[in-house]
Amino acid sequence: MKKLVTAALALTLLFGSATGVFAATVPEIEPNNTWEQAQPITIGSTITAHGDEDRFTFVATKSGTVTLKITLNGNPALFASRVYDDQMNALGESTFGGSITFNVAAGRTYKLAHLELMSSGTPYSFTLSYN
Ligand SMILES: [Ca+2]
Repeated sequence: MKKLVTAALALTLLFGSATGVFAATVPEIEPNNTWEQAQPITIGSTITAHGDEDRFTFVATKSGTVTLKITLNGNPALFASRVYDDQMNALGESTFGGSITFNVAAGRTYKLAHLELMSSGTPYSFTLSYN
């Protein structure tokens, strides 16, 4: 009985900590194919999305370095990602997943676009996090 209680407690702790880390997983909201329709997201969250043309915006809550990590689950013919600042200067780009690391300044708005062509349809995901 004691072992069972210990296991239950361990599971509670495990799920408790997992929830804390992964709580901010959100699906994309279509339509998001133009900058006017860009979906607001936050640094620290993971977004799952069906690829076509997907645009997002986020505001840096503090200055520092942010990494965008993209995970492809399908097998698209083309997948390209690009990060811009609020003046539409490109800060970095990546093709077929991978990651982009870029500097942010507190209070500034940033933009992110993913373009996916001819995917098998399985959602891709990406995570934005401070380094
Ligand atoms: Ca879209």
